[in-house]
Amino acid sequence: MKTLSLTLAALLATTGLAACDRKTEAPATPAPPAAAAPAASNAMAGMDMAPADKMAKGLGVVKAIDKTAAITLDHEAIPEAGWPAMTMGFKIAPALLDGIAVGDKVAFDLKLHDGAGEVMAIRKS
Ligand SMILES: [Cu+2]
Repeated sequence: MKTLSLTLAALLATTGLAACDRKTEAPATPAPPAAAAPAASNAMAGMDMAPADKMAKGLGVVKAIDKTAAITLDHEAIPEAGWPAMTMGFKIAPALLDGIAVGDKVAFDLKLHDGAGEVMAIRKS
């Protein structure tokens, strides 16, 4: 059973980080370390402790839309999540995608959970 729980922990860590790590493309302007570091360590601790979900706001540009429940955003830094600016995918309820198109500049609200985000509200900015 020890193997199973280790595998589960590794899976949780991987899925939590995958959304952010996979598509990070070395942005030309790195986020200030002072802003990114503390929030990032909170996120790491959060993965072990399963804290309550956290809300955050972001700004970005829509890069891709999957009408079934996903949106890819080139977002600005999100200090609440400890994220620098990057392009990444988010879960989103399909109804929220009405009127949103690739190329739109948007402002959005995120629910953060285990290092991944779900868009709870989005509007053109
Ligand atoms: Cu991100």
